Amino acid sequence: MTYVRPKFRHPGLPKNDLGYTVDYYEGSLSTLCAGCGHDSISAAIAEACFELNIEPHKVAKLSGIGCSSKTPAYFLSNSHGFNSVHGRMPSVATGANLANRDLIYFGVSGDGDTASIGMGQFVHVVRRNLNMVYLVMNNGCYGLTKGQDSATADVGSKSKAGSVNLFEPIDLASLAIELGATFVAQSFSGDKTQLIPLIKAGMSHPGFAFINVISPCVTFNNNPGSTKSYDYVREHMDATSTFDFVPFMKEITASYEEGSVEDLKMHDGSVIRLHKLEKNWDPLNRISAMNAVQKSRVKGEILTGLLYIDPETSELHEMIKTSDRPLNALTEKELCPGSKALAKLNESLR
Ligand SMILES: Cc1ncc(C[n+]2csc(CCOP(=O)(O)OP(=O)(O)O)c2C)c(N)n1
Ligand code: SF4
Repeated sequence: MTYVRPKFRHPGLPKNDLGYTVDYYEGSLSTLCAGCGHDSISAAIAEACFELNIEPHKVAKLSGIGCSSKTPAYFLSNSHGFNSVHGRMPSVATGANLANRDLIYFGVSGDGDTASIGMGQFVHVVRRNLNMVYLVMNNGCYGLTKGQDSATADVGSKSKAGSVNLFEPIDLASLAIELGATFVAQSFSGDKTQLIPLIKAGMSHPGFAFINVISPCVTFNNNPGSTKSYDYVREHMDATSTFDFVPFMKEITASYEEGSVEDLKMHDGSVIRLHKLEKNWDPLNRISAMNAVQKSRVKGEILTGLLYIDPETSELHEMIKTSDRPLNALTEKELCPGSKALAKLNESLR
């Protein structure tokens, strides 16, 4: 079947500060199943970049293999992209980021791609605090290979065929906090009011920003008994907060009762304005964030929103003191400073 997307757009579509309409941030027509949660997340990513006034050519989209990893084709068609091997997106992202720190790195993965074959790579990219957004479209199954349980499927969750999962799930948000991720959030593909500001905040965070998004697979895991179905997630979501993301330079206009909001200032001057709902939870405190996630899990709920942030973080480039400029902008003299400089370096290592 051939899909043709009409080129016509309403001339009155709003433009962002760069003069682009939102369709400039879209991609090819999706070939995913109608109703797949992943398509809503692609739309949220496009919307977030439109609202943040990002030049698409400043973004590099990276992914592994899976229905989720196909989605970079469906947003930001004017950006750079690399669809890597199953579970190997983190090493491609690390190499690209180290060579050129001037791009915004946006990684998309699945729960299979991250929590099974890619687990070894995932844990290391988290602890290195690579400056990127790492978004998992989490449907609790391997959608692309016909719906086998993944490592994030909850114990007791029932597949479409009726079999019950016997194994404990890997909770990616808890794991990311435990490993030292400096921005951890959780959301639902069906809640774009929450998801778009989370993506915007993650893209503005100067370090590893992990976003776990429950994204139902309508074809293989949307049945009664599944804990990743649309109905189940809607009934069991519990938000830490509602919040606005206010980019640097934008005036904060809304006024709130004193004490009802908490402003978290980011490195670039942007502000995350939290309207706290969860008591006894402090997003700046890792232990408090882990407790809040675990308490929700015990109650069978999914805690969504911003879970943890360290706004004062140092990302990988700062830690290992790399060049300020991308490698392709360095001159031959800078890259190859000559035998005297080499001899001096060798001497310093003796
Ligand atoms: C090395 C390797 N092993 C196995 C596969 C088969 N395979 C393709 S996608 C996939 C899992 C996809 O699941 P997930 O990452 O959760 O993405 P989804 O399709 O559910 O979005 C597997 C096992 C592969 N492509 N490459
Ligand atoms: S198989 Fe599932 S994950 Fe894949 S496109 Fe269809 S609904 Fe989405």
